[in-house]
Amino acid sequence: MSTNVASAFDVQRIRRDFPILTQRIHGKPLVYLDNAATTQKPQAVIDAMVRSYAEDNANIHRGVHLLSERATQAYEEARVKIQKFLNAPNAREIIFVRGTTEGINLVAQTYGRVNVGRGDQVLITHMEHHSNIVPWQMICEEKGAELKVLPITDEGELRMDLLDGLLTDRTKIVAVAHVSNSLGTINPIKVIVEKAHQRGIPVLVDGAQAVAHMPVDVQALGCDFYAMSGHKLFGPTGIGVLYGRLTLLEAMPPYQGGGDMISAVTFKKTTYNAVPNKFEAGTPNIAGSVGLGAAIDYLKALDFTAVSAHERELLAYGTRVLGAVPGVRIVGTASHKASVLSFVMDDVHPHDIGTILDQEGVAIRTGHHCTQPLMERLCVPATARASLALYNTKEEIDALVGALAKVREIFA
Ligand code: 7TS
Repeated sequence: MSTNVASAFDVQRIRRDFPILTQRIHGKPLVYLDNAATTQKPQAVIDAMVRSYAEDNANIHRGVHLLSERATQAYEEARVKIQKFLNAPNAREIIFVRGTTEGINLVAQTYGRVNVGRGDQVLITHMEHHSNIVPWQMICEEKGAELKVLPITDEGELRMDLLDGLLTDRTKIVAVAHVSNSLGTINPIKVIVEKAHQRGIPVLVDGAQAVAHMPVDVQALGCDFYAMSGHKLFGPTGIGVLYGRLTLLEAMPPYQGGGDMISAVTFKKTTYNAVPNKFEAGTPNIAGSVGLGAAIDYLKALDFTAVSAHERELLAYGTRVLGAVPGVRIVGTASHKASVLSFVMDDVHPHDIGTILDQEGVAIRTGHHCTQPLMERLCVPATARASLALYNTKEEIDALVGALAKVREIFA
C-alpha cells in the first residue's frame, strides 16, 4: 500500500466501526468475503435504526402529531441524502423501493407496460443478474416483444462492437449492470447511454454492485433509471432506491395501488399522487430509509477516493496471489474491474470449496450467483466468489489463499 493511501485510509480504524467483524467462526477469525451478496453494517447504521424505532416511530405522511412529523421528516431527509449521493437533479426522482430487484420490476411493470408492445425489443446483456433479466422477460412475454442480449467476450467484457447493431427502431429500453456481480466487470455505461440516446432509447442501470465501490453520478452517466439496494451499501435490507428521470416518472403509470399513492379516490375513478408518492404505495420501510441515510452519512465521512484506491489495491493483490494458487483459474478478467474475485479450481466443485473455507472462517459465495446465462456462456457450472469491501485487508486475502491450500490437501 502506498504511504499516500495508507495515511488517507486506515482500514483497522474502519473495521472497528463494524461490530460483526470481530466474530469468530468455527473458532477462527471471521474473514468476510461475501460483500457482493450483502455488506456488513457499521454501528452508526444500527444505532440510527434503533433510534428511529425507539424515539421517532410513527407512520409517515398522515399524522398530525409530532412523532409522525418527525418520522416523515427523517424519511424525507433520507431521500435528500440519496439524491445528493447519486447526484440526482431532484429529490422527487428518488423512489424508495425494497431493493434493486423491486426497482427494476417497477420500471418493467410501469414504463414497460405502456411502452413495450408487440414486435418491440428490450436490450439487456449476457452478464445480467436474474433480477435484470426475468422482469424484462416477463414483460416481453406478456406483450409479444423480444428480449435481445448484448454478447460478452471470454474475459467478461461487453461486445461493444455489436451494440450499434442491436439498437434498433424497435428497441424500447436498454437495461445493463453497472458492475457485474459474478465477474466484477465495470461496464462503459456512459458510452452505452450515449449510443442509446442517439436513438431516443432510455437506459436503466442496475447499480447494485457499483454504489459501494465508486462514486455514482447519474447526471454524469446520463442514464434514465438507476436501481440500487441499501444492503449492498452498508445499509439495511429491505430498502433500496430507484432513481428515475422526472419526465419519465411523471409519464409512467403507478406500480402498486394503495394508500399514499393517490390524490383522490372514488369508486368511479382514482387520481394519483405526484411523483415520488405515486410509486410508494402503503407504509414504507421508514427505519430502513433512516438506516440507508446513515450508511450514506458514514460513507460521506470517508474519503471515497482513498476507499476506491484501497479496494483497487486489494483486487490487484487478490488477483495476483489467487492466480498463483495451483489449479485455480480466475473467471472474469476484464480490464476494468471492481471488488470481485470469481474462480474455479481443478477437480473441486465450488460448493466444496465454500464448505471447506467456511470451516476456516472464510465466508464466500459459491454457485451461479443468479447469473445462470452468464455461467453457461463461460462454460462453468458455478464459481467460488470472493467479493471485497472497504473493510477487507490483504491479510484476509492471505487467509483465503491459506484456506484454499487446505482444500487442495483434502482433495489431493
Ligand atoms: N443486480 C445485481 C447486479 C446484483 O448483484 C444483485 C444481487 C441484484 C441485482 C439484486 O439485488 P437485491 O438487493 O434486490 O437482491 N446480487 C447478489 C449476489 O451477487 N449475491 O447475492 C445477491
